[in-house]
Parts: sequence; C-alpha cells; structure tokens
Amino acid sequence: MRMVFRWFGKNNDSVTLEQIKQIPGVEGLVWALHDREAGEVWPLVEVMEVKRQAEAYGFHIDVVESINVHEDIKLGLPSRDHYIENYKQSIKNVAAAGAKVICYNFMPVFDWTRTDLYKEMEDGSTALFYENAKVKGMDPKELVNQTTSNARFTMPGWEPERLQDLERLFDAYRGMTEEDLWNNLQYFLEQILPIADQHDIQMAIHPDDPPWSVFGLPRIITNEANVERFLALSDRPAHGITLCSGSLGANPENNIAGIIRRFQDRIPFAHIRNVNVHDNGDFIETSHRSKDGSVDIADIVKAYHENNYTGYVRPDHGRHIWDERCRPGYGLYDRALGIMHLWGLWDAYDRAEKGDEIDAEK
Ligand code: DNO
Ligand code: MN
Repeated sequence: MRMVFRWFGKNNDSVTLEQIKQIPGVEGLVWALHDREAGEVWPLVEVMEVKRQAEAYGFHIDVVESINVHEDIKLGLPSRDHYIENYKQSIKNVAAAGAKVICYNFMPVFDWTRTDLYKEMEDGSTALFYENAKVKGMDPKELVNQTTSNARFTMPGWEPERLQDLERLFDAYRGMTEEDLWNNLQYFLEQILPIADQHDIQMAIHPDDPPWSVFGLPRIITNEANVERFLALSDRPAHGITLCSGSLGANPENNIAGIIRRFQDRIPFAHIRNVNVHDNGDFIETSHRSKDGSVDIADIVKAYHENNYTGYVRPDHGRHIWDERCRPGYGLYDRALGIMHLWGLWDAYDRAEKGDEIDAEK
C-alpha cells in the first residue's frame, strides 16, 4: 500500500506540510483546488502550483480528491455537456501535472452527511456523528446552517455557493429515481472514461456517505451489489472505485473485507477508517482499531495485504484529540495514529508471511 494524506492547502488547513512530513511512510498528498467550484475547469497553472508546494517536501500529487461533479450532470440536464467538457479538461490538466487517480462522487446535493461534527466521546475526544432520527425529522437547510456554522473551515462537499441554492436543487431532484441517477452516471462515464484512459488516469468513485438515501434524494453507491453494478458499467482500465471502509461500513450489512477481496484490482484508492454503528442506525467515527468500532479494520488490511495491494491508501477521517483545533475529521493527531495502526497491521501481516526471510536478512 502507498500511504497518502489529505491536505487542503496552505490557507485552508490546520495541518502543515512540515508536520505531514514527520508521519512515517507518507509519500504523497491527496489534494484538490478547493477554491474551484464544481463544473469549473481546473487551470493548469493552479495545479502546477500545488505540485510545486508538494514536491518541495518530497511529496507526489498522484491522488486528486475530489474533482466534484456539477449537479446538472447528476440531474441529466442539457447543460451537462458543457460541464462534462470542462471535466475532461480538468482531467487533462491534472494528468499533465502527473496525477494518476481522481476520486469523485455522484451523490445528489450533499456529499457526506453528519448531524454533529464535534460529538463528545467518553474519553473527552470529539468526532463526527450521525443521528438517524434527527436527519429524518430535519429540514435540510437546518442541517446546512448547523454544519457550515460549526465547521471552522469551509468543507469539501459543503461549499457555500452550492448550498445557497438548496431549494432550487431540491425542486430539480423531485421525482428523480435511482434508475435516473444510474443513467446519468452512465452518460457521464461514457464521456469521460475514454479521456481518462488516454491520459493514464484512474477514475475512482467514492461510495455514498452514509450509504442510504437522505432527505429523499437518491443514492446508488451503497452496497456490494451496487458496486458490482457500477463496475459492470465499463471494462475500461480507468473505471474503478475509492473503497471507503467508513462510508460503506455505516451499514453493518456491508462486508467491506469481502468487497475488497472480490474487487481488489478495481480499487486504485482506499479510505480506511472505523465507525461505531448503534442499533438505531446512529454512528460515530472512532479510532481505527477494530475493537473501537463496528468495522473490522484488521481484516480489511489483511484483505489488501493478501493481494499485495499497491494502490493508494489514506486514513480518511480521525477524531479530534489532545485539544487539537482543526477541520472536522481532518486533524493531524488521530489520522497520524491511524496511519501507524495501518502500518502496524501491514508489517505484522508481512512478517507473518515472510518472517523467516526478513529475519534471515538481518
Ligand atoms: C468521506 C470522505 C468524503 C470524500 C468525498 C469524495 O468518507 O472521504 O469527504 O472525500 O465524498 O468525493
Ligand atoms: Mn471516505
């Protein structure tokens, strides 16, 4: 596995490149042009500037997360073609800078959804929390106001411009079925995958978070059957997934390690994190350790290890610990602990497999 770390840029992150440099085994940054709205072309000069900053610390910029898909594409409106052309240009520009993987998602209106960004845990740490009943009874606008006012940083997926328009968006999605969304996804893929292939880019869709419909909006990348259906849409090398253990793991019926074992060669990018799922459907993000949550992280790492996984891995989110003031889910400390846990598991599996050889080398 090739360890990477998400970084939001010089002016938009509490974590510095100096700090990331000191986390063992991190080789690259997961990045985006966070000032660019969905649907805009990412200018090459701006992409090259991120590359320059990353390389000054010895990091690569192989993984982009995310180039967001404009709502008109998800809605299948005639204006989608214009935004798809822009998307193609962004693919070409990040490829020109050396990027290899583009993570994206196809969730209508909202990206990841939580009801509390700083839910207090028993040990005094805080973490991202989803309360099922609350979402069911909530006006989406209320959630947006609450989320954006508590966030301390602008958050990917919750860009103010997009959310201002909430009512119009909800109107536009009224009556849209999951099948409609599948069709619009397929249309998008048919346009962009050939370009991605030409430029040696792998497109890696992120699963829906949480993996069920929220506020009546359709969601389709939610479980193993849908991952299978998604992957069957194209045989092109560019067509893959970002396997996010925490997103799919919010539904205890999803067997994440099983999905990895089945589709490993279609997973260029992995997000690894744990969630503790309660019986009522609430869930809270926890430390990476299997014991601390509902997702068997040790088995997930084992599944990657079994196949000598060479894709990119990041710890996704972490809790907020040791009084760190940071973007929700994206502090330094708990993500660094997560990385060390992942390396610990990986090295132990390595040792179990090749132990004698390793000892003989000494
Ligand atoms: C959730 C996170 C998301 C992710 C985007 C990808 O698990 O990883 O914020 O970055 O949904 O488009
Ligand atoms: Mn994720």
